[in-house]
Amino acid sequence: MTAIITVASTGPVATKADNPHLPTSPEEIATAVEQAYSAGAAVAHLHLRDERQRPTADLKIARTVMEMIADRCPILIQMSTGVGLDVAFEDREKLVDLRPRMATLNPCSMSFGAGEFRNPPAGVRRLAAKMRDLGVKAELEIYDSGHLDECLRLRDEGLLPEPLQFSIVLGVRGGMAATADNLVSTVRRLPEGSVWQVIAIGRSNLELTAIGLAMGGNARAGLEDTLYLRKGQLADNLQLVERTVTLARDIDREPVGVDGATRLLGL
Ligand code: KMH
Ligand code: ZN
Repeated sequence: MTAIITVASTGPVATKADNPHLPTSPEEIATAVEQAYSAGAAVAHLHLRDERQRPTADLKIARTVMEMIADRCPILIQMSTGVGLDVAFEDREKLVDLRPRMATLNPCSMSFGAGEFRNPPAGVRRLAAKMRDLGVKAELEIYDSGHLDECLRLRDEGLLPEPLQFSIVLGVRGGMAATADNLVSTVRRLPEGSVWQVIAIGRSNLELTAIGLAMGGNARAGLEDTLYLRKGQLADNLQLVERTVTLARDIDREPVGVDGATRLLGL
């Protein structure tokens, strides 16, 4: 059996003060993505930063990063429409106009650490319809059990082409805790034929990524989800991707290339 490995190099939260290996400039992000591709990643989940490292939905920066990556490797781009907690939903949704192959769709508003993650029902429907019309595949981010129900409503409203593609996010304060029980109970409820991966935030990243792979899910690796290789040892993106590729291979889940991922994701 195969596995799709996604690199999430940057995310919306950490800065270079937390981990000096965090790529934040277009050049740094493109380099991290190219290295991850060479190590076996087929998808790049992208967050952009401005010159002060703040999360941004600036279309010029996004276009630059997409073009720099495309010049270097054919990895599939999955643009984050989550962007960052301080960026307005109305700005975040414009990123799909750049027509990345995929983009995240966060179905519900929620507490997110000490902040708020705003995803209002009308905006989510407007964004889902735009993604459907532009042919940008939605990756559905499930932080809590009710988020799955909301995604099924969106599907029933005709807003989500199949196969549905889920990220089960574990360990965000305000969402499900990072436990195997939460993962198993969520996977059991996914519709037949869904594609899914675990996004395990923080210190349970390795165990839950391993459990997800062992259960037949895909995997995500990178500094968006954990800053450490192990306790006290800061990671870089390449180390995290290489570790995930090794983990997958050790349990006979050969990472697929871009063509394989395109097929499995129904792109
Ligand atoms: N870092 C994730 C838990 C998205 O990319 O759409 C939240 C996030 C969502 O960044
Ligand atoms: Zn993200």
